[in-house]
Amino acid sequence: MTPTSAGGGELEGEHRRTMPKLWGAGIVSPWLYYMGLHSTFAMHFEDYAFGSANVILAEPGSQAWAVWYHVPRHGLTLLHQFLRQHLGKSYQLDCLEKRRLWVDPNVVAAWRSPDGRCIPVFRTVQCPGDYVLTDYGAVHWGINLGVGWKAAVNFAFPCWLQVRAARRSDNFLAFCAVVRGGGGVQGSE
Ligand SMILES: O=C(O)CCC(=O)C(=O)O
Repeated sequence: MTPTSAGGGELEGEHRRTMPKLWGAGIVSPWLYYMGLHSTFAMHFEDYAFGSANVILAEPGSQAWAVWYHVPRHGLTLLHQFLRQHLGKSYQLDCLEKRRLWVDPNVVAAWRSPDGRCIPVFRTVQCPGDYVLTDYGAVHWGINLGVGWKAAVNFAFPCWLQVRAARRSDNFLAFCAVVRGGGGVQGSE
């Protein structure tokens, strides 16, 4: 063992003893996202392709709104074709996990694959108190239109384990919906 790696190991051990336990953050406890005026959130899907429930914590009427764009998971292969074409040498297979991309949704929706297929892009406007439910594996990104906070948790659907096992060979349906307080579920387009 070299002195460097020995030192690194000790520091890592010490760090481990003192750092707060983060396992489950965002799953057993919510993430909080600060919404800056006109701030954006990057194109991504959730860790482990989990689903996500996200609510804006702000006074009703505060105009802390967010606009979301979603590509359901059955559009993922085409979305990667689009990104590969547009990013060129910067394209990486894990570019959606890295949360670094913000892409004009109109450009995504207008793009056609060489065989004429298009990427399904959905738009949802989220108001204070609205929950946005993102289906597992659905890609999403957006813009915050006002100042506020969002709270979000990730979760697995009951079929997650089966789906995970089948994922290597399959495409899946997806949907994203906004649940308005007491008002039922609306599909979003
Ligand atoms: O609001 C954000 O910054 C990201 C929210 C998000 O992606 C989610 O809750 O799934």
